[in-house]
Amino acid sequence: MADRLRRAARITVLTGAGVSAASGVPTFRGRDGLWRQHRPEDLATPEAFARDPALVWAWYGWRRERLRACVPNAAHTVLAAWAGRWAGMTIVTQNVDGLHERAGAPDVLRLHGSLWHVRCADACRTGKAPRPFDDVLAPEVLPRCPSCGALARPDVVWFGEPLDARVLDRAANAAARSDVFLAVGTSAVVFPAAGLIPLARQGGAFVVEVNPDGTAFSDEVDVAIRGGAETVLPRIEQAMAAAGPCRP
Ligand code: BJW
Ligand code: ZN
Repeated sequence: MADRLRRAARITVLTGAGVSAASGVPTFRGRDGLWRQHRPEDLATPEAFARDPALVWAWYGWRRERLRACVPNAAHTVLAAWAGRWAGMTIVTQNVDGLHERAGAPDVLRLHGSLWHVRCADACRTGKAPRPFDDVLAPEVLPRCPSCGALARPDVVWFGEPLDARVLDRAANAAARSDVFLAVGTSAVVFPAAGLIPLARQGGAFVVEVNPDGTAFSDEVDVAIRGGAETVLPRIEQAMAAAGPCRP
């Protein structure tokens, strides 16, 4: 694995909630994924927000509070170091927690948005998405758009909503052109993100999964490394360092 990476010109890493598990961020489909008896699938939808925006904001407020106490773990640190070292490395994340960026990773492709940004739930009736505005100061008061007064919503992608086409295009291009593609800490059940794995494979990439458990794509990867990202990635880094200088 370390040797494959050292020889690769283009590396793409797709990350999911498991990469932040060791930082104390709950995964979506793990045992601690429930919040007040609600499944993420029932809250992360435009319908849930339309029905009960206070409930959905309470969930995001709770997640933000938890996240404030979390720091990047060794997996984020190694990925940020690789991204700084290799111009041909792309980090594509499904995570909205911002921990890759806090570890220093440049130019992260965020497929599902950011927990730290909010935007107008009404797109200011112009059809144009306004720039994300500031953090919510008082979570018990529903945040409103400063431009038009409509409710504000988290700047994330909910089920049934399209991903940012430019971000998805860049991620798909990177996946299709990769020499090595790593899927780290994702159950690979949510599309179109999970579709990057077969896309990379079809493009000829050597595909590696890093996860303590099997996933929807385990049978289709070249190597499945069973373990936590926070231990597996530093081990790969050590093996690469032991093998000498990398391809520039
Ligand atoms: C560790 C670990 C450790 C633990 N180390 N690992 C094709 C087929 C079927 C369905 C669809 C399809 N195309 C589209 C769909 C519908 C839908 C979908 O995929 N549904 C499936 C669930 C069936 N997709 C969508 O709706 C998407 N939109 C779309 O397709 O739009 C089309 C459209 C076009 C034009 C107009 C309109 C529409 C949008 C999907 C948005 C997903 N959003 C969420 C919420 C984001 C905001 C928020 O955070 O609140 O994104 S859902 C949630 O799941 C979140 C995650 O990013 C995403 C993926 O989860 P992830 O990261 O994989 O987490 P887990 O918990 O599932 O897995 C954690 C893993 O970590 C596990 O495997 C553990 O074992 C592992 N682990 N400890 C390493 N230490
Ligand atoms: Zn507005």
